[in-house]
Amino acid sequence: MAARKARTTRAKRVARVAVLMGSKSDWELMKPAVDALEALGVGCDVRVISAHRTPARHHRYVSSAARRGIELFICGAGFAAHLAGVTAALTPLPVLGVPLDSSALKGLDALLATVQMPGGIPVATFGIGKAGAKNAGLFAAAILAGRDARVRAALDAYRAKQTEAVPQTPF
Ligand code: RP5
Repeated sequence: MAARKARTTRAKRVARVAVLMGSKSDWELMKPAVDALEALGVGCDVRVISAHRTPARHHRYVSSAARRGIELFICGAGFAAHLAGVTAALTPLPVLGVPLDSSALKGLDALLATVQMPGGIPVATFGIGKAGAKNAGLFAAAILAGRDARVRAALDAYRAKQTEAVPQTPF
């Protein structure tokens, strides 16, 4: 039986990007990734999945994702952030990691845990927190734009609008 296509919880598009976060408490920090994808017309499936607290859910979700049409992952986690690395170990799809500033170390712990992957299983790591999440969403769209002219056009329009919004002077 064909696997059901994943659907985003918000925009009801068929999901191409899985946005995973280690805790419900990560949502405000990860929302910019979802906002960026939705603004560009890219459907995403947003899930709370922890490499530590829900290892079976994690394994099940990631190993079946490609069959449901997921093309890449964005993983955000704080503290000793293993979510992106373990996700990358479970799938050949690209994994973008977002270290989150949810701990007393303000995300430096998560940054090092996410970026310092030993050779063999890569995780493309972004900046700490909301800016990193937003850029991960834009970068995911840029990857999809290479094979999807509609996403490419949306990304071009997004950039043009952003440029247009920058004032000539600060006052
Ligand atoms: C990490 O632990 C999560 O990604 C989150 O950033 C952090 C704290 O989680 P909670 O204790 O708030 O659920 O795994």
